[in-house]
Order: sequence, then structure tokens, then C-alpha cells
Amino acid sequence: MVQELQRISVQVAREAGALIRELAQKPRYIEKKSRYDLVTDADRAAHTLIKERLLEQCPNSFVLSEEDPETHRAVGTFEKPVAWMVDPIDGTTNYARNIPLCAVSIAAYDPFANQLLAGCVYNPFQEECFYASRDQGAFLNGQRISVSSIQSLENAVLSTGYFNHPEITYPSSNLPETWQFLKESLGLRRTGAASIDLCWVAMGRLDLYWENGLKPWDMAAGILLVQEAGGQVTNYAGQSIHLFQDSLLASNRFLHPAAMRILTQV
Ligand code: LIP
Repeated sequence: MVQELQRISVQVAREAGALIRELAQKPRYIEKKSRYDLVTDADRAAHTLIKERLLEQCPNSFVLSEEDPETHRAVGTFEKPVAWMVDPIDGTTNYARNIPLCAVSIAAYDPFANQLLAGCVYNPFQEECFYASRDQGAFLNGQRISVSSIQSLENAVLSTGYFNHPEITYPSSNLPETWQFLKESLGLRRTGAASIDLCWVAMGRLDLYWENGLKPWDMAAGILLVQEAGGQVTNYAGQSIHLFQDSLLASNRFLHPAAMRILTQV
């Protein structure tokens, strides 16, 4: 079952990726969902394609999608054995500005067992297709991937993101944590797409990623990729990650204790 769900997620993510790459050649129609949250015509077109294809191939499933607010109400009351977590374009601001760090993110989740089953993150601008299924390993373009073996923060390259909101105050802005990690690590990156941050941890391009305020569709597929690549994903306190509320800390396992020290003490 998980292999079939992985096949479906890869096939649909690749089709949607081809669509957003084609639309990127044309003028984009950009709207603001809120002060910091953009949506483009390509997000909406990819959402429509993805939902149609997933339900064609997996009729007894539910599609939770960033671009279908009606579906957000189903969180916590899923009735189907498979719930798809879909971000048609993760990194929409990057997409809107022709920054090639954005991806189609699709994950299959079993709401009854509270388990991620399969997932795909596809960046069509860098031709990088990441995919994984439960207990079957993590892959990039057909090659098995694994997290890095960096053992100390001073040699680690990290990434994070910033939950923008008009009412956000300095202590909850992630800036105190950022300052501490900058002092203790080799370097910090900010891609603007959680699914890409997580895939880069899974393949060892990054050693650790943390962010607060993510949505399930941003992180579901990437979480499974890190786990299947031998990494660790928890909340900031080191507890099991909760898809629908929580801070996220993903690492190569070696760096988790040092990261938790910073995230729980800053
Ligand atoms: C993005 C996340 C990213 C976060 C951005 C934004 P979107 O998702 O993937 O990690 O820092 O603020 O939320 O909105 O581009 O799908």
C-alpha cells in the first residue's frame, strides 16, 4: 500500500511540477491572502490538478490542501483511511519572484494510526524529486539519500524560517534563537520553503532545520523524508512531532540535543 501511495504522490507531483514550471514562463497573477501570504494563479491551477488526480487514483481518500480553505475544517475529524496533505506550491513567495526554491509537496497520512505513509517533494526548477514511503527509505531522483554525519554545531549548516504576523513580538519572532544558532554554527540559510529545508536535511545538504508556525501541508512530506533518511524530527522540546500544531526541529540526530538546549532556553 505505501509503495502505491508513493507512486501516486510522485506521479501527481511531477505532473503538477511541469504545470507550474510552464506557468512560470507567463505573467503571474498574484494576490495577497494576508499581509505576508501570497497566492498565485499557478497555486490554484496546481491545486485543482493535484486534487483531481489524487481522487481519480485514490477515490477513498481526502485531500487537505493549502489552497482549499474549506478542507482545513476537516483537521481532527478525518473519516477516510488516507488523508493527502497538499501544498501545491511550497515557497509561493519564491515562485512569485522567480526564485527557483519552491516545490510541490504531497504526503499521504493515515489519520487513524496517526502515521505518515508516503510522500513526494518535487522542485521542477532544480529537477529534484524527493520521495519516501514508510520503512522503505528516502530517495532523490532514484538514489537513496541519508542525513549528514556532522556531530557538532560549530561545523553544522542550518536553516530556519520566520512565521510572519503583524502582532508577532520580538521574543516569539525566532530572532533570539537565530542569533544563538548563528553564534554557535558554521552558517545559516533561509530557503523560504519548509519542504525544501526538510529535504535538504534528509540528503545531508543541511544538518538541521527549525521553524515554528508551519502548516501540515508545508511539512508532512518533508518530515517523512527526514525520518526515512535516518534523521530525527520532534517539536522544540524533543517530543513527537504533531502535524497539526507545533514547533518543528529536524536534524541528523547528532545535533538534536544541542539544538534543543538553544530552543528551550533562549
Ligand atoms: C512557506 C513555508 C516556509 C515559511 C514561509 C511560508 P508557503 O510556505 O514553507 O517555511 O517560512 O513563511 O509559510 O506559504 O510558501 O506555502
